[in-house]
Amino acid sequence: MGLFSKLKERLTRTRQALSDGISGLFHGGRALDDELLRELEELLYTADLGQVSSEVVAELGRLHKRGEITGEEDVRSKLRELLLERIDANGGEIEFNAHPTVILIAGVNGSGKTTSIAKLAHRYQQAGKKVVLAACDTFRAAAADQLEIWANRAEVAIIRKQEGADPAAVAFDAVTATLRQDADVLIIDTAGRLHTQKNLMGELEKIQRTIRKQIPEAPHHVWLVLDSTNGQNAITQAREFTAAVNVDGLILAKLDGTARGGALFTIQRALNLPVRYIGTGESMELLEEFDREAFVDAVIRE
Ligand SMILES: Nc1nc2c(ncn2[C@@H]2O[C@H](COP(=O)(O)OP(=O)(O)O)[C@@H](O)[C@H]2O)c(=O)[nH]1
Ligand SMILES: [Mg+2]
Repeated sequence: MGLFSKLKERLTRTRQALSDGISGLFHGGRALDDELLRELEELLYTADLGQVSSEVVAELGRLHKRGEITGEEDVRSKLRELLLERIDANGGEIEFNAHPTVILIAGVNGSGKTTSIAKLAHRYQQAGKKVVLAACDTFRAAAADQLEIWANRAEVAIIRKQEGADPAAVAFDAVTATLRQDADVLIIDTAGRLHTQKNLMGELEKIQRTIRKQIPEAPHHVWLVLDSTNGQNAITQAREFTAAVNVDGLILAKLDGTARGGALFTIQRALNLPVRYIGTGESMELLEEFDREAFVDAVIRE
């Protein structure tokens, strides 16, 4: 199966809402007119494209009035172009310029952090990199166990301590181990909830300070994992994190489980951050390097 069809399949629900939705609008050879454009805007809103919906439909309306677009095929290809323009071009895979590269993963509970870390570990390990994981979510009893199961499956090392241990101390030991083992990548899992939000942000800052005692330029990346099915809520939560730590990329998890995958547009734009990877399922292989053309094609190409 080609890359395009695989992604198409993983994003079926959003694809049905958008691509099949567009086919539906033009069903029976219906002509492009203002009413059809109004329905298209509604369809885009329903798929969570928010403000982007009105913007692109207004542009399609202008082009239609000038006679530059007429039928379904024109609408699809112009829509594709307009949507692509609205996605940050700096997303996708990173370059591993630092050795080791330290990646801090943040996000609220249940957003998909630990699963995404397992997927990243698998991905990098498969690419021939030596990976170490740090279980800094010491707040919940099961958190380190869950990460350890994934680490074993992905065949990568893990540094953990007992429940309630100081997360910064775990991070410190993980950096030491990474340097001693001459590993390529250290990925740090963190808690998504503490007694208060203020504690949580303070803890993230403390983890960062601790890492820097051994590697001054670390963490090289801070990625926020967001649950794509949360739409506007994900944006609100993300803002609290971006205020506390220097986030440089997003991982949008659970894009397979929603018909509202258009949230990707609104989220990356509202936060002004590129999407690095998307999560398209629960297993270790289901993480895709974000490619904006592949994404737009998967959801709107016929
Ligand atoms: N369908 C789907 N489920 C996911 C994805 N990523 C994570 N999950 C599920 O979301 C739930 C919470 O994930 P977890 O990694 O424990 O979140 P954390 O609390 O942020 O560490 C689990 O049931 C995961 O299997 C994804 O890309 N697709
Ligand atoms: Mg977790």
